Amino acid sequence: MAEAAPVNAELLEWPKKDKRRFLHAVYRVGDLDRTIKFYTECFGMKLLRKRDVPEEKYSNAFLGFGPEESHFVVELTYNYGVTSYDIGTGFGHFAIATEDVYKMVENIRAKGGNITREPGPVKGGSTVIAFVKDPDGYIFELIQRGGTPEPLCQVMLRVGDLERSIKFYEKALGMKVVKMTDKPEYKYTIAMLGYAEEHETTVLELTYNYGVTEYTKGNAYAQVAISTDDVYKSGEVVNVVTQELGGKITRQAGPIPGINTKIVSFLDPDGWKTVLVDNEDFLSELHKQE
Ligand SMILES: N[C@@H](CCC(=O)N[C@@H](CS)C(=O)NCC(=O)O)C(=O)O
Repeated sequence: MAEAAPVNAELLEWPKKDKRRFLHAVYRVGDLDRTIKFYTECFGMKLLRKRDVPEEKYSNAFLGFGPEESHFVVELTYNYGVTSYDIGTGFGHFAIATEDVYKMVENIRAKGGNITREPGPVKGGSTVIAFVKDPDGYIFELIQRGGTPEPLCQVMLRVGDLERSIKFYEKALGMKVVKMTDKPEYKYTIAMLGYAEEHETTVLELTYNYGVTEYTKGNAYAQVAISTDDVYKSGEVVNVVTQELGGKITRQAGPIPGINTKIVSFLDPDGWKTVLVDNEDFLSELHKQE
């Protein structure tokens, strides 16, 4: 029997050399205008662009704190006629960094928003946080932090095996652990993973609750998109890593029919989806719509 080909060590170095950045989080909402109003008035986000795809019966709206060329943004999806979704137990929150959480909460309350956790120091720590529920039930954590280039600063997902997840995001996606926090008194451990320090850019916050290995995914939150200079090479790496750690490729590397943007998408070992999007195609898609 022929021996299995040795895994190409150089290939596995690729994700660390690649030009990667968090582009957007994709999720479904029941009423685009309602969410746009909430995010612009309560969070101070800007509506960056909208698109309607009637042949596929959906519309998108992109919102964020700065242009998509340089900022992480949210991509809302409205499917014609679908007014509500199940968020599940695995999705945690998106986070917004602000210099004054108390002031932001006051504003959100005045606009009729739902504050689910009043501002104050995080349990077991000193950072001031608050939680707000948006009109579809997605939680936003507000985090008090001095001026930051990227206010939309976290996507928090719960995972069943933190060590396995860390290995996956390091190897398959080239991320680094920028912070680890274990809170035995509250029975959870958190790993912040990303491409730069958490004050500089968006990070993926993976939370492990002691003893909890499974969560429900619902049908509301979809994925994060991350940029790459080469979807094909990136896809090959993901393919190798999924064989070792679990997860699977859900769309092989290549152009999306009709749009031509090259992507590769895959699930991590817990079933959380990531899409890697070609850097140049992403920019030309943005500029096409101007
Ligand atoms: N069991 C929690 C663990 C994570 C957690 O507790 N995170 C902190 C923020 S880093 C929190 O939500 N603290 C609640 C508080 O301070 O009120 C979960 O799954 O959401």
